[in-house]
Amino acid sequence: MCFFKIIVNTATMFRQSIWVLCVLVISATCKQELNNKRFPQGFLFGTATSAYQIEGAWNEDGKGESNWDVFVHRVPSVIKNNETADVACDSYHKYKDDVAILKDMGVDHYRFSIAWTRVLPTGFVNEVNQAGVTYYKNLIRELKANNILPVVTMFHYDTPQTLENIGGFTNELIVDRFVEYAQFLFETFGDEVQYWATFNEPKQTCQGGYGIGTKAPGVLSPGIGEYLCAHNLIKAHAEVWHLYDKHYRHKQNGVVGITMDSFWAEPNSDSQEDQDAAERMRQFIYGWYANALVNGDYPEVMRKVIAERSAAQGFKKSRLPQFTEKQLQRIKGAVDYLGVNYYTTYMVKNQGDVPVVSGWQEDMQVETYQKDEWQRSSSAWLRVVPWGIRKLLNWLKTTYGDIPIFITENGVSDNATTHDDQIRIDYYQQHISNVRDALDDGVNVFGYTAWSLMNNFEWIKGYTEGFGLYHVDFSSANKTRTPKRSVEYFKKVLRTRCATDDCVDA
Ligand code: PNW
Repeated sequence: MCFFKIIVNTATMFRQSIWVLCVLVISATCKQELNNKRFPQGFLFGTATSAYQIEGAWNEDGKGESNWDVFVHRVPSVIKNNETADVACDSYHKYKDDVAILKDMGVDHYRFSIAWTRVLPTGFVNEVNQAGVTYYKNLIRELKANNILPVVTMFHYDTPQTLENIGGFTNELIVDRFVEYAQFLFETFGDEVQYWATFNEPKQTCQGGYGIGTKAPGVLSPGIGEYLCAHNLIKAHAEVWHLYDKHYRHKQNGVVGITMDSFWAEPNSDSQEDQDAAERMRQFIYGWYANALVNGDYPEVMRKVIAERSAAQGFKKSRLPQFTEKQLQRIKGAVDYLGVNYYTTYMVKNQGDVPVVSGWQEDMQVETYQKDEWQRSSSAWLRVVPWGIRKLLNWLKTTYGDIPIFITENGVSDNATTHDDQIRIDYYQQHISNVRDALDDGVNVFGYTAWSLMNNFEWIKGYTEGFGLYHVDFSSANKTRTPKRSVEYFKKVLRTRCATDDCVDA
């Protein structure tokens, strides 16, 4: 469709040589026809943020220290330009402004996270910070008064430092502490919240935090710490789900899910080795958590590969911990929906030479790259590959059955200074279109969440990459939010319930 329009227009306007060039350029970026069907009634469109990235007020009103507070203060140079999120978007003081722009956009839901140490400063339930509770009560009340559903993440990377001091997620003690925290959240906010996610991107927490050390607490323990972290985190999630299922679901009528990071892994060739490598990567990234919770254990390929490599490396037992029979029964099926954060796609080759290092990354035994023709963003790891989200959604259906899927993040970065974000308009349009295609394919996806409402603290990249629909002037005392051009596009989607200008009823 797109291709033909270009041929006709350009043929009448340009000389032959320019014509050929145009077709080449446009056809590279304009491969797919957009889906103009409306989304079904009840499909949720919203935006997301997380506590540490936007709230600021890191030590105000009784908040306790988190591992991120300590991580950025201890060695400032770990963050680009030595930045911190001490103030960030100052949403602790400006939550009404945030809700006002959400309302203006017309979102169905807003996904935010609760900072554990703002409500329980020591991490334990022995001490409750009333000011923190009031903050989230106010935020939730303000959202509901404006007809916006709160979607609440319990944990978006910010572990109480008291618990981090004794190993954080590598110490099994955290399982019960997390369950107590969750129970406190259900008791305190559960009547007003129907969508819960226990964890955001556990791979980032575990592999980033305790494997390669690029996220707080910055521990380097590849192949050991990262697997131990995941083990405890999965148990914590499952126990929270059971707690809700048994004691809260009947009166609070909500759902408890978990959100995983997910690349689409596209095989580099038709060879069996590359096909297997791509599937192995999907299992190592998404299946690490999803297979455990849906089917009751780590993916078979992970268990096999890590056991073999551990043995070859001289370990007595696999570096991948084993669940007990009892634990296997507790984790199987302990999830109401699967959250998906999709940003980009990688091409995957089998890795021939087995590396000596025994980390998660090396255990996966893949080589990855992104194609030159895929449009770049301001994040080195993120190129624009809209068809990847459709393939991923279809893979989730094939792999995990009809369990409901919630797209809890999808987005692209700019340089954090611009308001002219054509890249984001195109990105959202093409991804939303592909999500609509996935619905046509029969995938059980019930919501789409744009990351992010506004530019914010992008972890070790500080304020140099902006994922927001809104620009934030971090140099202004007021942290002024102004809409980028993409806001108009997103508003239109929210109004018309489809990706294009010519929506049709399905
Ligand atoms: C997610 N990667 O993290 C997080 O949930 C957000 O807090 C974050 O701001 C957003 O995506 C944008 O980065 C990711 O390197 C961080 O592949 C890094 C990667 C993926 C997701």
